[in-house]
Amino acid sequence: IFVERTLALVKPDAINKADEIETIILKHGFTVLEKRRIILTAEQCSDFYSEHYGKKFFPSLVAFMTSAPIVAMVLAKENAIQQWRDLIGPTNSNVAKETHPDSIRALFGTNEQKNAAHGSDSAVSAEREIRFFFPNCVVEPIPTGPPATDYL
Ligand code: YYY
Ligand code: MG
Repeated sequence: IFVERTLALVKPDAINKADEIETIILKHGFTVLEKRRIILTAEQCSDFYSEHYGKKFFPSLVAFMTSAPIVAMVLAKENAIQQWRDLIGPTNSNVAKETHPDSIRALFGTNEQKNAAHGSDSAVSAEREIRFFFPNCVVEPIPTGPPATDYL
């Protein structure tokens, strides 16, 4: 069993709910290892979302994501990447409200763009996205088990 790390963002539409969302995160057993509140530039945001470059929604996604501060967090938990994706729910908040009413995107989002939160979608994405916001953060999984006692 491995503790995994993932990147969470509270997006501009939910920035005033960031504390409430962090409370939900903690209630679900995640540890918040790192946290930053920042306003992305268009260049930074385009880099972060480069996989979507050229798509129809890309310009408005960048405009939205740079419109107000965001909160970036590194979350740790067993199976954190999938656990956080499950907790935020489907991409489109309108769908989330129908199918996953307790999810963060259902509770705090509005539509397919204003969806309150981001979560890394894979181990490769998590490593890239954690480094993007926290260049000094360790991203390797930490094995769980009894605490080391030899140096205590
Ligand atoms: O990973 P996830 O955030 O659930 O969805 P993606 O398909 O990676 O899209 C990233 C981001 O882009 C999504 O959270 C909202 C926005 N978006 C959009 O504005 N319009 C779409 N039709 C699809 C996605
Ligand atoms: Mg995605």
